Amino acid sequence: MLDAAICGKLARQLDEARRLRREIEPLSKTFAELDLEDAYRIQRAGIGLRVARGEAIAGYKMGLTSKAKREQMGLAQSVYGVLTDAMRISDGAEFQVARGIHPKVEPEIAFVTSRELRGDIELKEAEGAIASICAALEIPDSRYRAFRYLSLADVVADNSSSSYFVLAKDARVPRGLDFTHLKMRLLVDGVLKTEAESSAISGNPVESLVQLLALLRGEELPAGSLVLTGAAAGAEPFSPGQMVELEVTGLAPVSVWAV
Ligand code: OOG
Ligand code: MG
Repeated sequence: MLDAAICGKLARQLDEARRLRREIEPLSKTFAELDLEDAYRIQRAGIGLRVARGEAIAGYKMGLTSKAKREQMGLAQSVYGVLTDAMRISDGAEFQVARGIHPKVEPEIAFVTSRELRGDIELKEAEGAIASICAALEIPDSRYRAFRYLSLADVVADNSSSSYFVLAKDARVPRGLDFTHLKMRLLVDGVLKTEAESSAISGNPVESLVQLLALLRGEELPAGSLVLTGAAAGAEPFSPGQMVELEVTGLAPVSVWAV
């Protein structure tokens, strides 16, 4: 286990890399003993820096919840990151690629919770605590060189590659929706790029919420929290000039322009 001073120092290094848009080497290259627990402490310290500058916590993102993403990144376990209000891009708005280092874009489903949740919960309980659902695009970015990291601990320390996200303007109540059979179509410049079913996300995106609660180990998830459930398909490169749209059956579409 790394001591608190080192975790704080690594959090500041990652924070600076993000703000100056300068890649750094994966932390585990220097600290081979870095474990997941250290990594979540570094992640929290990094969020603490952002909150101290005035950002508000909006919720969490789950990552590596689909086979496609696990294979793309070469890692086999779900992880979470913390989302703040400053990471939000409006539906249909422009995203300046230069705000990131090497951002990508990926198709997701997002929930907002209706009540406080905590600890181990069943799928049914999680489902009952979803106030609204909407289509979402995550724009992940990595502070590591060439978007390459060596371990789960590396990516977790880097807030699980959180960078920006876009939520569809219109969210809906989940009543009557079969969470496992939503068709998700990602279009780039009007051309279908990837297609997946929502069951690609943890077998059921609601399961991502169950996993998040387990990973939070008794820490409360406040009512009104946003939860991105993880990409259903691999991330796509996102370059200036591209328009990306996500269509999901039963939900309003969401889009973003890269400039
Ligand atoms: C890790 C974060 C994974 C997802 O949706 O699976 C993620 C990464 O892509 O570097 O956001
Ligand atoms: Mg994601």
